[in-house]
Amino acid sequence: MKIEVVTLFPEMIAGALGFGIVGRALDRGLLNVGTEDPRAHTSDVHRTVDDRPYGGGPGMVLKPEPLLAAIRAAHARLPAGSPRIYLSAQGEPLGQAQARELAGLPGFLLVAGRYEGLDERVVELGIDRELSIGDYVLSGGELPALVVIDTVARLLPGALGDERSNVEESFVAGLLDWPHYTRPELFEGLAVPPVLLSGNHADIRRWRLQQAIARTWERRPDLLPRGTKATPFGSPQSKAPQATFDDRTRGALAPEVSRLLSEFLAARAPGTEDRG
Ligand code: 4GX
Repeated sequence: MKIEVVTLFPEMIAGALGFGIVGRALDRGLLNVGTEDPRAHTSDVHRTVDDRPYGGGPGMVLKPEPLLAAIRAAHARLPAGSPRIYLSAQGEPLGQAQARELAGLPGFLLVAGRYEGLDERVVELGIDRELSIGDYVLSGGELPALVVIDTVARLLPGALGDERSNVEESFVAGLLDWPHYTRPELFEGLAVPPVLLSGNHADIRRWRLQQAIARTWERRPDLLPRGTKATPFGSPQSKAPQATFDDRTRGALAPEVSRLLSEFLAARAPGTEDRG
């Protein structure tokens, strides 16, 4: 996988990639990251990369000529067909599905903007796709570019080594992660849940999935399948047994997760709360 980053701060990219899983993916040659600085494509004595916005207003805009030249130089080092991606808050939200899609490509280019943004004609001429890492305002696209590189790198075959496999990873199952514990068994008066010491791997797996389901329901219900509701099976208000969540989206979950989610929702059904 080859990634190019167009940035006015190439040290920010190089300096952040040498560690952990991404650092090892680079060492193993699974990943190669290059940078291109638009300032190298200026010809004036001040090496000017920005200018005042037409129409007035505060802030500066990235000049089109050096930026498009940098995009073209970096794109020429990538496999044919590599998409040119601009990181901006106006982009398509980056999720695990987008990361998987990018991880399946031979290469892609990331454009990290600074100032108020880039000249819209560069977007028209030199950008194929726009991605956002979330609904907040950053001072540049370098951190978003690093986020994209990190999440893609760990999906490359061989990147995780002996560590926890991506198959078991949070979000791959479409759920939040379960809680983790290590030694000591009792820490500042808090015990490790006994099931994790039981040696019963079926029980442990069930407990972990139940924890993941409960946490997702509490913290991120938007991640659960559309139509997820706490409704008991075959509740009397309906002749047909009531689906606990939208059957069309049930397939998004593994069968084991689907069954445990149904159990969780049945136990949470209105009127069945434990009132102690
Ligand atoms: N997810 N930024 C882009 C430059 C910029 C400024 C104004 C367009 C208009 C961001 C995000 C993000 C900060 C990257 C501003 N571009 N990128 N940069 N959130 O906030 O991806």
